[in-house]
Amino acid sequence: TAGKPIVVSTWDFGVAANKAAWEVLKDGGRALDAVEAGVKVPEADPNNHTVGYSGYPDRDGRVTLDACIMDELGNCGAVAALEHVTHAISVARLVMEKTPHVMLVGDGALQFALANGFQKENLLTPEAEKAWKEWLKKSEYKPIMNIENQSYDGKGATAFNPLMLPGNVYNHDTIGMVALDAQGNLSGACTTSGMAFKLHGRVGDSPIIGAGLYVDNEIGAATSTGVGEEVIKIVGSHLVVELMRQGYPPEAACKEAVNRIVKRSPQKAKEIQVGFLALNKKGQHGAYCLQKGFSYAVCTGSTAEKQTLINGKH
Ligand code: SD4
Repeated sequence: TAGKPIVVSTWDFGVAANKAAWEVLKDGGRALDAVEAGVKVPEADPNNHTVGYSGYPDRDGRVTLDACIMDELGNCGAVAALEHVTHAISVARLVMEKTPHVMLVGDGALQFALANGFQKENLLTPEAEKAWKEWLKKSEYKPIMNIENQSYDGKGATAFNPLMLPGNVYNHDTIGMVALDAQGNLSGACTTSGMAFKLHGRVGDSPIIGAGLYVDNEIGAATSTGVGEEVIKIVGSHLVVELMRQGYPPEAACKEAVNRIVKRSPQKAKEIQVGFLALNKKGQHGAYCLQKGFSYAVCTGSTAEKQTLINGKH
């Protein structure tokens, strides 16, 4: 409903991101500006190894970022496999606003960013480099279930597994954020360093409009986190929005999308995490995930300081 802004985002680090988004929303700002400002927080956070600066690199040791953004008019912009720029989301927004295109990738995305005033940076921090070198010893790219105990007690060699279930040692992942502003308009943003130690050139769901993010200002918005390959196969976020169009409440829409993944590959669904988060035009939100451990943060006027962290049902 117009007049009541709300912002929701994935994982516990969504709380800090929502706070920055709220600074825009509380003054009647545009949802698009809010989601960009919001996701820039984890992008710049050196302690977050799944988004932006200090993200874990690919298996060649290169940090490559994926991001996309979508506004209330259905405009969208994306970058994939972007190196050397912390704020991939801002580059994605510029692709949307300054080019006739939707997506730029790799070196082309970097050239575009540099031409628009972004500085070339080194995103690989010593800590992320160390994790990569540790991973290289075994070079395993496969999921490990139920590693909570190993990771929480600090003995986490398995912490370097790229497909490990979120909610375990990292308990944070790709940030997907969707917001409704005081004008009743929706926008969304999604940004990630992708799966740690992926093949060079691998692109997940996060920068793909319809997969990692979708916004339809008449209906609602959705975003996803987890193993992007499975999300791409069902065009997950678009599916969630279309289900809301059919009358599904946000959580039920997310659940149905998760069910599609299970139906398509029941065995794989037991080994990986995928979570969807949705917000409808009325400001109702909901999430659903394959495995326990996925949380999302909700920020409204009354909760800007003390936000709710909701465990996604599974
Ligand atoms: C990807 N969906 O690159 C992202 C990463 C992620 O939990 O969210 N991992 O596939």
